[in-house]
Amino acid sequence: MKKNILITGSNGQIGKELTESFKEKNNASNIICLDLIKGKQNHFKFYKCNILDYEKLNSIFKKEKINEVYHLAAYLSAKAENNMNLAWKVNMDGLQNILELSVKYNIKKVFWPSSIAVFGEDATKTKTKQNEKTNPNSIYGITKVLGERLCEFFFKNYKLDIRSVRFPGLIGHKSMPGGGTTDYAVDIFYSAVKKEKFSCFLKENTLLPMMHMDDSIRAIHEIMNCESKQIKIRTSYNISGCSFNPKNIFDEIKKYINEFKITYKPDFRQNLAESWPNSIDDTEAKKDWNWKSNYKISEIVKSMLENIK
Ligand code: NAD
Ligand code: AKB
Repeated sequence: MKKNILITGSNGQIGKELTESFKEKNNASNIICLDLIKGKQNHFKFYKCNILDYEKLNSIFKKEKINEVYHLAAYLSAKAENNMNLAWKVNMDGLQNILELSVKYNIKKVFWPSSIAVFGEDATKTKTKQNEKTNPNSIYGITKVLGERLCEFFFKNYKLDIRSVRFPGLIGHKSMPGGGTTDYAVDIFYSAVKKEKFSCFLKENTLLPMMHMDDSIRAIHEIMNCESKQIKIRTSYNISGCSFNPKNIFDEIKKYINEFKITYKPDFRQNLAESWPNSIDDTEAKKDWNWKSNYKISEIVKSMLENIK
């Protein structure tokens, strides 16, 4: 029987690619999209709905007989810093609405992404471990730490099968990022192909964990498709792709577009980036559900330039 899958935040950077990835899986499921803004995924049913509107969400769960949920609606780090109150509501109350309704309607599995932003200045920067201190500096990071705890609470107390990974900065060509600190690593490619000088809002040596979108979509499917007993961590798993700084990615792009130029004008996002890890240790994800990333920086750059052109 076909599953009825609800994807919230379906018009976002991950949402657009995740919905399409289900289509590529031979329409094995009914996809129901939900967002504030309708995307171009006309082949899927869409609900314009605020994640804070519990009654409307309730009616969607009921009407669509939802079996599985991918909850992506959120405010990312930079956007959250600029609108703290709304970010708090969307990231916390929105998640709580989804968790409560998932229990009420006996949802089989829920996916919710956390972030490397759970780590703060006092965490070890290199190969940051799964159980490193999580004292984030940003309001976004705080909502992610509390979100992880809330997920674990629902797992322990209501047996809700919720699964999560801590994504690093995501880079893909099919959708644009929605207000994060790692957005520069997507934006840079659009300037490069237009041969425009790129103004980078982070310093050239700001090393951050990153991941190709193909790897991240695969991570979502892999963690959701494994046996429940394999999932030993019910807060969120560290997962790692590769690490680079703006100068590294600029140098890699220059191998293809020699005339490309960059300037560095760090803004408030620099502080967020500096509070995050340089690289991530993902031993537990490898051990528990065989996680392995496929893309290094050279492959990310090649794939982005080929596809954007
Ligand atoms: P995005 O900003 O691109 O998309 C979020 C979507 O949520 C948008 O389409 C927006 O319209 C929608 N939304 C916002 N407020 C809403 C509301 N009140 N009701 C309904 N919809 C609402 O974000 P994304 O990059 O796709 O991220 C999805 C999730 O993954 C978030 O939880 C984010 O923290 C997490 N994540 C993303 C990255 C990344 O690099 N993209 C990294 C780590 C974690
Ligand atoms: C952001 O920069 O806010 C996101 C993230 C790492 O959570 N890309």
